Amino acid sequence: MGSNSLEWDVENGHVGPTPWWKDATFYQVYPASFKDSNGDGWGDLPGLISEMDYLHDLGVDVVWVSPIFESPQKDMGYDVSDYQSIYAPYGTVEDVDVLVKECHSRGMKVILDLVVNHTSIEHAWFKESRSSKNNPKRDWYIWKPARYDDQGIRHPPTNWRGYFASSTWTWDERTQEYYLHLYAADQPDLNWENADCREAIYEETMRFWLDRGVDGFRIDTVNKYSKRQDFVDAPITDPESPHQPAPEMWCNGPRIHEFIKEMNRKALAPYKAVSVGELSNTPHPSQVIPYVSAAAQELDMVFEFSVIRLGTGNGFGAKYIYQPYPLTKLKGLTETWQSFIEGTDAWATAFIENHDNGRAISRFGDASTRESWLRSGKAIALWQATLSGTLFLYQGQEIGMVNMPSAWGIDEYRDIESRNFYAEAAASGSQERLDATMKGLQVLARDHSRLPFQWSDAPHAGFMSAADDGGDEEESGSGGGARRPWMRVHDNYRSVNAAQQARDPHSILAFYKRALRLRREHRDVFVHGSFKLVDRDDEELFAYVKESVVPAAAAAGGGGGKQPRRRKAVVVLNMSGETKPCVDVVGAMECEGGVADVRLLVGTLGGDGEAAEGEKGGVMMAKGGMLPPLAAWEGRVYVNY
Ligand code: TEU
Repeated sequence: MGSNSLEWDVENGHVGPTPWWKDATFYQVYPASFKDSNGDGWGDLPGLISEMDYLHDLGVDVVWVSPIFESPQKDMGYDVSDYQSIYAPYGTVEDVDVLVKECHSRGMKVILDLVVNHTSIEHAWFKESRSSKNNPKRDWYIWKPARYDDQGIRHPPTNWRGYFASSTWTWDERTQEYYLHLYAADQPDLNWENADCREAIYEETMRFWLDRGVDGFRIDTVNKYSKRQDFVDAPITDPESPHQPAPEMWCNGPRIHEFIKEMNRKALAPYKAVSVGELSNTPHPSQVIPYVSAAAQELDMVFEFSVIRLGTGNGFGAKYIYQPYPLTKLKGLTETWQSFIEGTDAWATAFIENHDNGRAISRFGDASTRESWLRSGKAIALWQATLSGTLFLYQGQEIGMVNMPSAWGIDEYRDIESRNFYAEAAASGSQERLDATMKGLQVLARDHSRLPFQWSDAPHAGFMSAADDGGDEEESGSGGGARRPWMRVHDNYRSVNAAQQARDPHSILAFYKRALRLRREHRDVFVHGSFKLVDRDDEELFAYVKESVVPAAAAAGGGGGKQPRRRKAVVVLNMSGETKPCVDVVGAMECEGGVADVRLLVGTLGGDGEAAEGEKGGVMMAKGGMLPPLAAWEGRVYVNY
């Protein structure tokens, strides 16, 4: 866990003690798709390092780099074959040293992705483990004998369905047992029950990098290390399939908190390393708090997925059968995951994109016209920048990158999960299911966020140096000797790219910079404030009050005699394509002085005296007792100070 700096910043209404990572903005880099420095079609570390000023200028404090370790890339590096070397197309261990140095010299930090629920089958540990039943590392993975039915036919030890649409068990011919894998067969699960295995994880995958100066980890699948040890069948909830969803067998298992406490005590805390764990299948605040309560000494923060999973189908098999939902559901979930830490010593995260989900504008905004794209991209920025908890951005979110065009076929989808779900639907023989799956993939697939970053209107969107074959840069892959990005560049890159937006004060990029700056300046309200919905049932407007929380001691004069102020902000986002009357901001704010006490801090369409020149300037008071209606996809923040 990261260190706490015991400062009480009462003048700004800051609630301290404040660990540095609470106020930080993190930015996830998907290295294969960020920037390619050597023209081989894969992003790389030198490419990332060359854009450090871009990230610094955006307002990023911490860079999270998705897995860069040696890997057969069956799941884009989430299948690690050597934790201490770097996949050659990304660069070298020395490049990581340079990255750390370049971050630190700008006052930024860097965290790596820690994938230790499983390794690749190519990892030396697994090679040993599978070599014989007597190997000392046999027990480092989870091996079980087969079951046989009345006809003597062999079956896996349980009926569990894995995340990538297959059984969680693969038969090993040589040693005549099955091994467990929650994901691909190439990703065998480590056996955390084995203490030697755990110690090797701490030493070889964590301390190794922390000793080199890395500041912490995003921890993959952090709640899946402790499996239920009875290994029984899951109830049949999908009668069509031989494999049944069984997350209760491996999520938040009996020893999970013991394991994470130990990981923290032995590998994170001694380095004051920051940690953010990925916590899927855990939708109840009461289950999440124990992971992130400061007193528990486990993790600094986690990603909880209820909001980002909106629209996905129920259960495992139907994940890509899109389920429409009302805005009120989004609002209610945001409220739950904003307020779950209130009155506790736990901490939250805010995020709406990552490498496992479709793009936010395509899911929560409207990418159908340039105007609605621009407006909804800014509304999403304002939503995220005003949420409490540590903010995480995903590469390309800040320039409003969108899902791949719906005209692109399944061949452009490279992800193992997309391909397996599509193949499963195709094998069902139901055209209806196949069509529905393709439609769902067009919104939700993990591929959308993995398209190359759009830097400029140069060939290949400036992601890699120009094609040396003069060919059509819209294709992908490296077949025929032509060098192309590993995934196809989005068709829209000439109109959606970072270079153009850097020149345009009204761009989504310019707005993100501004929103991040305001988030920092008003962190007592936006980062640390309480959250309360306004007009909960409204299906078009998403409005909420953020209020700074002042500790009792400070309110009683503990802050050096200075009385802290309770600052309030009302965020109003029009999440529709229609003009809508504004909510009762004065009422929501409980302003004694009426509308005169309210001022517009920022608006996505201007009117706050800042938008025109993009930087500095005054703020405008609300006039005439009435606040103007919100245009389609407009967002505003009013404050009482
Ligand atoms: O994801 C873990 C996970 O459980 C899901 O959130 C993931 O989105 C997947 O779609 C489940 O169906 C992590 C990584 O983020 C993901 O990229 C990896 O594929 C996975 O672990 C396995 O390492």
